[in-house]
Amino acid sequence: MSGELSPIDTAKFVAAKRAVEFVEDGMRVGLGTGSTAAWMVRCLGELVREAGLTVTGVPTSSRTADLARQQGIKVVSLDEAKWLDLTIDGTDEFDADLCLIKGGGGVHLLEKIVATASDRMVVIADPSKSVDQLGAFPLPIEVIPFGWQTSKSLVEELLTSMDVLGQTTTLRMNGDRPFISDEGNYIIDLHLKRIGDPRRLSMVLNQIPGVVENGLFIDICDVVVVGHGDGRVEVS
Ligand code: ABF
Repeated sequence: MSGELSPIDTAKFVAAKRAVEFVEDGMRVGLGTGSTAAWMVRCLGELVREAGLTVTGVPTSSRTADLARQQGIKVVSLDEAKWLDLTIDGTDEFDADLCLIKGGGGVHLLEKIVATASDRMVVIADPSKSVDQLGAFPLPIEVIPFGWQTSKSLVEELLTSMDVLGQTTTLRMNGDRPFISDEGNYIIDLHLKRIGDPRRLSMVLNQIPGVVENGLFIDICDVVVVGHGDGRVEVS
């Protein structure tokens, strides 16, 4: 499956291949979204087709659902599965405490629901996702379209009251229209540079009524598998 891959695809592929070793026969598995998670779905599909592993997948996006079905993985909704043994997903950033920023692909809401409903979350990444302090990657916040400008102003006021200075907030666009999430919501990206207290920020952001969910994953991820371009894999 790996063929002739670029170093970055090799890194994603070897991380994905190592991560599917956490999957055992009969497990219900949350399937993440993104290019790294897509490698994982392909590796899992190979195990299902060639090693006869029985797995039930709960996808975090319509893209992942389509890919999982193509790979021969049985797909059900989270309500059908009710609880999951494991979720494997990508990330935009992770730090030494295994806190994450996710949502660059616009699906952090479903990803957080699925990961939280899992006994274990394994994150797969290439080394570029490792950071000393979260925040260089814009933090996505999913907001309901109703009153989104008011929600955006409330987020800005909140950041100012927390002494987060120099921040900008932007509505994510898809061409000349707002980007719409799988759940029909808008995404506001917070450009913060660095996040001093991710735990507190995550909590207070979610108290704003129009905010559905932010992209900080705190105390959710259990294991990070980092793949390297030369084929090495580190598990932490
Ligand atoms: C999902 O895909 C997202 O939460 C994250 O934003 C993104 C990472 O994508 P990629 O693996 O393509 O870098 O996991």
